[in-house]
Amino acid sequence: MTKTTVRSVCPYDCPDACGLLVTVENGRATAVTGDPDHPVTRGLLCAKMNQYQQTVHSPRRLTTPLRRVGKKGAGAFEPISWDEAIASICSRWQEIIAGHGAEAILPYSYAGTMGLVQRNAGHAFFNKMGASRLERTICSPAKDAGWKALMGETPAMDPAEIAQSDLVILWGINAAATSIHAMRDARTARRHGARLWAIDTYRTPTCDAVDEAFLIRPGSDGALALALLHVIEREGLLDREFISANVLGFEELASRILPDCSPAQMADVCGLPAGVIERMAREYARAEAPFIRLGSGLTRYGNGAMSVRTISCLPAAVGAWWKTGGGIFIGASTGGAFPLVSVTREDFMACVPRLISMNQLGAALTELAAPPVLSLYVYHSNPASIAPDQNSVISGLERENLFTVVHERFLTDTARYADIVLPATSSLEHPDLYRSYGSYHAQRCSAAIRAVGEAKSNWEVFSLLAAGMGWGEPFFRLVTDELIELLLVEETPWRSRAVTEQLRKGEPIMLAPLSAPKKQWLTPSGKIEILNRHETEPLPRLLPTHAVQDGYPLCLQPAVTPFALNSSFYEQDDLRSKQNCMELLMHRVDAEARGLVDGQIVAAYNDRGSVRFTLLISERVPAGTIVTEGVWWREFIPGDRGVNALTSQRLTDGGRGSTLYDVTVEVRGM
Ligand SMILES: Nc1nc2c(c(=O)[nH]1)N[C@H]1C(S)=C(S)[C@@H](COP(=O)(O)OP(=O)(O)OC[C@H]3O[C@@H](n4cnc5c(=O)[nH]c(N)nc54)[C@H](O)[C@@H]3O)O[C@H]1N2
Ligand SMILES: Nc1nc2c(c(=O)[nH]1)N[C@H]1C(S)=C(S)[C@@H](COP(=O)(O)OP(=O)(O)OC[C@H]3O[C@@H](n4cnc5c(=O)[nH]c(N)nc54)[C@H](O)[C@@H]3O)O[C@H]1N2
Ligand code: SF4
Ligand SMILES: [Mo]
Repeated sequence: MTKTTVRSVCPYDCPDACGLLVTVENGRATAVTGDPDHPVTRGLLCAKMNQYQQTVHSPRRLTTPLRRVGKKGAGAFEPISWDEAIASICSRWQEIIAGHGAEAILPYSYAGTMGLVQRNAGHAFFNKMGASRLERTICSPAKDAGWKALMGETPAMDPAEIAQSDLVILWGINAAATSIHAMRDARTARRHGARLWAIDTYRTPTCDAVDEAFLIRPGSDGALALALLHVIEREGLLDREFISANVLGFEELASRILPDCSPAQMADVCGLPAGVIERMAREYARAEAPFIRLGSGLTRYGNGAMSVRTISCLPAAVGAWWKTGGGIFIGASTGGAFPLVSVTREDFMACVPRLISMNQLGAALTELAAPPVLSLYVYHSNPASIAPDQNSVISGLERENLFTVVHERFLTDTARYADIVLPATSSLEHPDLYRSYGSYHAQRCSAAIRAVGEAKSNWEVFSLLAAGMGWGEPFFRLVTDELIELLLVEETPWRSRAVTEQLRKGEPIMLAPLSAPKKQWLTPSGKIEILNRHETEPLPRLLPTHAVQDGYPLCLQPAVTPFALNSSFYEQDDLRSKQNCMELLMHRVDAEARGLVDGQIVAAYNDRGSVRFTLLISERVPAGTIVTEGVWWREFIPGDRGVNALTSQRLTDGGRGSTLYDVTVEVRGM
């Protein structure tokens, strides 16, 4: 019996990119713990990853390529060999390309793995093919758009400064579930005397961990921020010295927008009493170094970018940027640390094919012509569950003339619609290089165990497909470690030679952020641009959400659970049982008004669909807002549609992001 401990990295779409220690016994992973020597993880893993071996060695893992034998969606398949699978995919693609051009083929991928090589493994292949390009904007591009409108290219501040703050605001972030290391830092700051606030739409576990939680109406953060700015200006709490040296356009905001944004005027919009907004403004402005950690929830609305832009005016108004610990953190920007273009190979593109939003997959599959999408290749994503407007996505996936290939670890709801399913490795079975987006660390790892069954990594499959297509580029014959080396070989200012050597050895390292972001504003004027004439909206102002037009009375929040990550982890029975079932949290007042009782099956519906849930009457949600947590697999839910049958394909005001939280519905008993 051999037993070893191997270093690895958590591959999931989580800001923390934790360092893992994997116990391997006789070729199987038997335990996974947090690396105590990792600078950010420091031994702490979330509930999901503490038993990662149950995902890796799950009896549900796909182990051979499969060919569909039943109806699309029924899940009936027969095993085939890799040779057969690759040959049939390539011959079908060659036919499609000959008849309709390569744009009739659409790749769909997102964030099953965050490893820089495996995540981006398909780009070179589809660039060379000339396939339609996928606009990968489902998560939170509105956050970047909002930041950019105000701060230009200014890099993020160091989130570790939270330790020096005396008022920490967790704004639209469920850190206790989604960023446990940021939550740990916030709790530490609190132990050292900082006050801790949360601003959310319902009482999350994060709200339980703070001094004060403010529950607001969905999509009303911009209104709240404007009312705070109104009070700060009205009561002379501005840092005028900071503003005159660093800010462009505060006067225009103060004279044109803020007069109509008093707490009394905004109270109904955001659902907080005017007195509470006034107290928040005073405490924020009087804090020595207030620190805002901004999450993604509030960005997934028709006004999401504007909300981020408006909130980001707050630290400028009170001069928080001047103090260590003060400012706002929206995510680390380490894009320049590794030259991704050496993996994505944009130079392989002979022309620039059409771009299709991943948020509008349903429309792409059901409405697009010239050419229609005739083949969909899905890898490390589960669009039948996670993409908005599920009914439209499923109508597309049901099309008999759509040739669908899905490369997956599990027979997901998307894989059930595939013509060919390919088995994918888990992160313990392939090498990669990871960087965090919540902090500045990075780490490379090797495979800890051999591939389960006949599973292959994303890159291995694209190598095989390139050979199957008869392409001769030596690039496609590289192995994963050679691609990782392409990312490391070039020097960048982010990492010294010594740090790169540590990376090569698999040690976790900290990248050096590029500039001193709090002293220099990388905007055209060199100032924080509250007035930005290049934007459609030159000043921050109140914008409505999309769903206000829909005419349904209840705001639905498709929120996250601590026990899953998007649609991942539902294969772990223990984790799934902690979530109980697909519940709909509703306030007693709303339930009584509809004659609904706790525990009954209800249907939430709007113009896009109808979804069954188990009703949970809960004091955690304010009246008017209802919540469901997790993105459940179809086999575990009461009806045949998940929550995304209610969400829409509409986009955010900036960044073309998803508007997954911008949803209203009505609910009735079954
Ligand atoms: N356990 C777990 N961890 C995860 C994930 C998961 O599914 N489960 N998903 C991962 C991914 S892909 C991402 S992008 C991140 C996201 O992590 P976060 O940035 O935390 O984003 P969300 O959880 O989408 O939303 C955060 C909070 O915003 C609240 N919210 C919704 N609308 C509004 C609003 O209008 N205003 C305000 N103030 N709050 C609002 C929601 O109720 C939620 O509690 O988490 C990652 N980590
Ligand atoms: N209702 C609702 N919808 C949401 C969200 C929500 O909170 N609520 N969150 C949204 C957000 S923020 C995001 S980012 C998206 C995320 O959407 P996705 O990126 O699609 O995320 P997952 O649901 O985790 O699905 C990832 C899939 O990749 C597979 N996988 C993992 N590793 C590999 C690999 O190495 N190779 C291959 N081929 N497959 C692999 C996993 O088995 C899993 O099925 O969902 C969005 N949709
Ligand atoms: S999901 Fe996030 S917190 Fe959990 S182990 Fe992975 S990186 Fe760490
Ligand atoms: Mo995300």
